[in-house]
Amino acid sequence: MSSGSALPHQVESTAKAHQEFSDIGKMKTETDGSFKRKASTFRSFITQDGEFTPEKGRYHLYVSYACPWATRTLIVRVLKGLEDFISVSVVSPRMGSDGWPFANADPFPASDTDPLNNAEHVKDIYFKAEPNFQGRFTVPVLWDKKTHTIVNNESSEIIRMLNTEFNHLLPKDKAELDLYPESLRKEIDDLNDWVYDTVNNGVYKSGFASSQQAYETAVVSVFSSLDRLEKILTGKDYLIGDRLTEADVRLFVTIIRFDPVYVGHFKCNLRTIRDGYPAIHLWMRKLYWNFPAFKDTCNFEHIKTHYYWSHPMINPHRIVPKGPEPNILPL
Ligand SMILES: N[C@@H](CCC(=O)N[C@@H](CS)C(=O)NCC(=O)O)C(=O)O
Repeated sequence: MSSGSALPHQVESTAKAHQEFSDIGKMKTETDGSFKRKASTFRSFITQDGEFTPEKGRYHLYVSYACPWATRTLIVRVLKGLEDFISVSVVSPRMGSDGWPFANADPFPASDTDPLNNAEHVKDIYFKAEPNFQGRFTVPVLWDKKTHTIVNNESSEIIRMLNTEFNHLLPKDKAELDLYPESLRKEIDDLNDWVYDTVNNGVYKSGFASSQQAYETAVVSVFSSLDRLEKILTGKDYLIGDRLTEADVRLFVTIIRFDPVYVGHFKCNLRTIRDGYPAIHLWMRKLYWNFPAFKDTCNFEHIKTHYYWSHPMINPHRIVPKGPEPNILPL
């Protein structure tokens, strides 16, 4: 990160803040100032004929309400009616020098302790599963209570497992809800590809860029994709076909954070969703207000506190802005 035009006291406070930031070494930008996200590392699947079989009560999700990737898994867990099948622990949103803390290390409202491993931080769980683990200590984590290990820490794969692998144990209506239907897969995959690169991860590329050029490239591509999504969603309730799919879930978690966080903290400020994108705005509010799976898994306090508190290289004084008011408008 360049200290460019910073005054001496700013450099010092930024340097100190860096030491407190959990993974700044692993989060650092490329030589051109661009941000590249590292791949997830635990990639097993729950399957009926494999090591990790679908069973009621066998698995646990470690998540943060702040994290868009983790929230994908929370939304699909509720949509599929898996609340009694898969338990959940929510970490504190204040990700500090040891990474994500549980409530015993940082008792932030609506965060939990870890009932399985009594961990203080998410990193303890990674070391329990793999004592030599060298990657990032990310959420979500799908944990197997039977073999005491991490099954998978990649949200896009976890939501696919939740969509299909428990269906034989679920009531008919929940089993029949298919967020990745065969006939729409190509369309969903194609949309996911560019939405991931330029929107879900695009906002991070904008926010974590450490050169003007890298920032401008990223932010322009965020907004060209929003323009494209606005056209797709005009007159429609869902992105693909006439039904809710995982594409909606994956986009929603970024759009709901956009005005409260990404406009300010990640400098994605060419337009806001509420003032610049009427179709995306309506789509987002319909999902939020009409589906408990979207509304009940959304905690704006955790979302705003996490970003503004946990990236002191961007926001050294950790001040959390009060607006926008409200975080989401009514329908
Ligand atoms: N590819 C992962 C990304 C997960 C991820 O990056 N999570 C962030 C929170 S939003 C995290 O836990 N970061 C902690 C760190 O990097 O130390 C997924 O989609 O599951």
